[in-house]
Amino acid sequence: MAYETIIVEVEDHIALVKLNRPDAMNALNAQLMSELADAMKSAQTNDKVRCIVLTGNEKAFAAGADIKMMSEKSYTDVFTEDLFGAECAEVTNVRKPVIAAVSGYALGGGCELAMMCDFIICSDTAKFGQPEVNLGVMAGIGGTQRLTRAIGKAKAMDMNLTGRFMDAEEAERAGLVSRIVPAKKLMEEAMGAAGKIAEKGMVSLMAIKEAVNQSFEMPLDQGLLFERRMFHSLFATEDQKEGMSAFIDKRTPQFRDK
Ligand code: CO8
Repeated sequence: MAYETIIVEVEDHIALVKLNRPDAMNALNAQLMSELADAMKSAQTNDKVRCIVLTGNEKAFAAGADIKMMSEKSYTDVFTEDLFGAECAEVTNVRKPVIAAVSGYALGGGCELAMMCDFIICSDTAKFGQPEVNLGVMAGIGGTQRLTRAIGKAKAMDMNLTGRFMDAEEAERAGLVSRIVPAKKLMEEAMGAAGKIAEKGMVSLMAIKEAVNQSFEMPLDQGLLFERRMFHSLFATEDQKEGMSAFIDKRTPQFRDK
């Protein structure tokens, strides 16, 4: 599929996916979401890719769903087409690690898209928000659910009910982002983190991602059992033998994803 609204580059085992509608602050329209879903599916099946970095530009990761696209839609339209449902599922179904590198605005669907990734690294210029309330609607792809799990009820209610923006410092304090870096260093930091991840064994990486995500679905005792069984299962892999032997031999492990 030839892309027009995103740019994808694969290098050094990292797929860099850049949202590319700069004139519209990377607003998420049907074409962009469809291309993004395709890129995510391709990254999942491409053996050369071990980690994905999703980013925008300096001004905006994405300023939300495209308001111009949505403005004339009816209830029947959005319900029958299940607006963005399938595309978001492709993003969240990726089993390889996905990092969001956020600079500038991550608003509405943009904030929600960043939260679909495994973790967010942001620049000191980042601004997060769920301003859908200002448009007479509400968050629709995670802003009341993932945000609440990430930062708790008080701040999630505040963000969704007032529509105010949160800066990078507050986002880090609240636990929405894992790291803040100066804007100029954002891609270096995100690609560096992706490079570190890409060195690990894919079986461990996918098991970790699955186990952390299960923590949102399961009660603690079942989650802990799930984690323990996943841990046990990794002893069936060659990577476990290699990782532990390499530690004892004081050498760098050569993981083979087996
Ligand atoms: N949609 C469409 N166009 C946008 C959007 C958007 N979300 N955001 C910015 N743009 C466009 C502007 O219209 C403008 O275009 P033009 O030059 O043609 O007029 C261009 O981008 C630049 O924007 P501004 O001139 O407004 O730039 P400023 O620097 O003054 O302001 C802001 C930047 C603060 C980001 C401002 O543009 C803004 O508030 N944008 C809207 C933010 C917003 O409300 N986001 C939520 C959208 S709704 C949503 O995301 C719902 C998600 C769930 C959908 C799926 C449900 C199932």
